[in-house]
Amino acid sequence: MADMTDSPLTRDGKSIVLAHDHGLEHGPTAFSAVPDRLNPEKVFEMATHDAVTAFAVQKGLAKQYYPSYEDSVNLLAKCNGSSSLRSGEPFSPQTWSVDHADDLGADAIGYTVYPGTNTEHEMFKDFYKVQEAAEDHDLPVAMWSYPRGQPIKEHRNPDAIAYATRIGLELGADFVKVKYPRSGAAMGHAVDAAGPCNVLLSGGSKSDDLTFLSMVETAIDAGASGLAVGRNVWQHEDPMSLLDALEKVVFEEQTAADALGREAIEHGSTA
Ligand code: FBP
Repeated sequence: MADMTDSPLTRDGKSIVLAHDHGLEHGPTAFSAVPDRLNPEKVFEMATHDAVTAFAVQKGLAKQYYPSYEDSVNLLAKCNGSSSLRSGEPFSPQTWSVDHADDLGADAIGYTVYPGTNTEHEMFKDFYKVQEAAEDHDLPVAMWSYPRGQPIKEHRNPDAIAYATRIGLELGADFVKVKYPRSGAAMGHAVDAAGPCNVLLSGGSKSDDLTFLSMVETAIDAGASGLAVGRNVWQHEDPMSLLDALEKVVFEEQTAADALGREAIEHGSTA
């Protein structure tokens, strides 16, 4: 695992990855409430905010838009993905090669695995090739580690999330991105299980600012190295102001309430 201290993906050892692979993963309905953001350029602009250490997109968006942003945005090439049109257990096939991502200027590689599904073995096999190719290119790898499938009764269960971060460590990821396991204690356990692999919180569906930032604050306090967030930023009516607040919580260790200039809330769980 590479030392991430001087990586362009981190600032003072922390990361805010803006994720924008939802056009593939969720489809255009993800933009219904913010129709102007169906235009990827609008979201590329958000990625130029100082708080954003990397921008995660699929090949097509990287190919079409990244040449205009390569001086202001670090590219995290999301190298597999699937649509929400298919039925059955989740499976995420590889969509482009590490060589090609490197040619397009990638600073890091992102790859989803769904531990617990009946095709876990195939995704693990694909992941090892991607991880080793990335290492050959000196590119760090962020694993989206999402336990799913029939044996997983509750995918944000603390044991499932600790298992998910551990899988990131075991399979050689530099970053492992997981859903929030509903408490700071459970997040701390998941961070411990990951050893030196950096744990990133996954943003989740859009919630109100204080609830979302309180979850981020709790995760950072528990040892998370940052987050990879999509909808809570680009579905926001004022994404740049939300990124300002996120920057304060992640990099300046302010509380969520202080970052928003509001009263604190007790943080339980969010979607
Ligand atoms: P969000 O912050 O919007 O949840 O984005 C993070 C992410 O991992 C995306 O990269 C991905 O498209 C999405 O969540 C997948 O979430 P799910 O599997 O729950 O649909």
